[in-house]
Amino acid sequence: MRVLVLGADGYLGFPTFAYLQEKGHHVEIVDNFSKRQWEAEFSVTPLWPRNATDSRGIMYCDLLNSRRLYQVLEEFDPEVIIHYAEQPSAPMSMSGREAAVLTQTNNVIGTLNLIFGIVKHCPKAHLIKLGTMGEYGTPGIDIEEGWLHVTHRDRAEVIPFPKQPGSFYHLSKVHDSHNLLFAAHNFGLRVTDLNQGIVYGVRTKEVDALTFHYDDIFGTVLNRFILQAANDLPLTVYGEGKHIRTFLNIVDTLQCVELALKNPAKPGEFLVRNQFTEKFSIIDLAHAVVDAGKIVGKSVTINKIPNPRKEAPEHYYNPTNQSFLDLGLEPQCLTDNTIAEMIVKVSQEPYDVSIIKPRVRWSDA
Ligand code: USQ
Repeated sequence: MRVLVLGADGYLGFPTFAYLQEKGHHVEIVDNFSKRQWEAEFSVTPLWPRNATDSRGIMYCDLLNSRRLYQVLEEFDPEVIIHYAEQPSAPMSMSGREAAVLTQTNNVIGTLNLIFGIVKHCPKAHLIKLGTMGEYGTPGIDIEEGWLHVTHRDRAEVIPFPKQPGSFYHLSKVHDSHNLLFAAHNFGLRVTDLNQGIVYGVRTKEVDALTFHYDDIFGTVLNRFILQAANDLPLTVYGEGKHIRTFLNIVDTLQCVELALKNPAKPGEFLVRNQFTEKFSIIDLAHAVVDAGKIVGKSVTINKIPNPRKEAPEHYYNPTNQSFLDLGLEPQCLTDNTIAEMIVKVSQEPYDVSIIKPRVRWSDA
């Protein structure tokens, strides 16, 4: 199929390109390279900064520049569009007014421009949009896949699952979801919204060294813990770490995206799939890293620090990922050996200790 990957310069975009190309798809890749600029603004450099990416031709395209975007859509005429081209960091979005505005402008308006571009140039294309499990927050009821069956007084209805996210970044994805739901119904677009959990991993089959962030802005929690364990630094558990989140290996991200591609939304349908394989509390995750450290001779310690975010310290959490299991997802679950392998790979790389401590506090305006 002709697949267009938007945001191919990022942690997920490039391996998605490499994976789908290997599967025989005709994949075109674009990006506006803004993440490199944001990294510079926060003085952070990932490990293996785009070793693989720079040797491939990523076309320049900014979703805020609708003329350029529409030129790409018209020329390539994609059958599938995979949309990762968003500002992905909750801490960045909470670092002040400018960053919050940038995040929501970039993400919400970019996606809105894309919606109109699809209507005009490739209305049959299937849009696979990366959302986040964080859209749901941590409600006291089971988390369904996008929809909730409710009975109110004497009437029943299926409504979008209530969203209670915890940052301006996560909110941008909620706004996207609402716009996409409306666009699917109004214009007959085919949209799959992937509510993804926290991704970890250093490599995929096709890409040996991913752009691996361990900093306080773009680094996800397990990747941060792995870098810390590799370098004899205590694991930075926020609060008591009893809050629970969903996780998946990046190789399962690729598996899920391929399953979504093979099982598209119908015209006019807004299909929501929860994309994760496991859930852990942060403290259990930290203990798993401590245990894995022992395999490779590391004596890893845990440092509980005041949580810079506003998050429920303890809560009910029961999301489902049944839709991907039904499609045949075979989760690669987290094992001590997986963690140990990552620790070894990461421990060979130079790192910057000054970008580990969290700099952004949710309560600061
Ligand atoms: N945390 C720690 N210690 C750290 C870093 C984080 O305890 O050193 C905790 C935080 O309190 C938080 C949890 O780990 O509750 C997850 O933090 P994270 O930075 O790994 O993930 P998050 O900010 O939620 O965002 C990441 C990606 C984002 C994606 C999201 C999926 O950056 O793009 O949408 O994971 S989800 O969390 O399911 O919304």
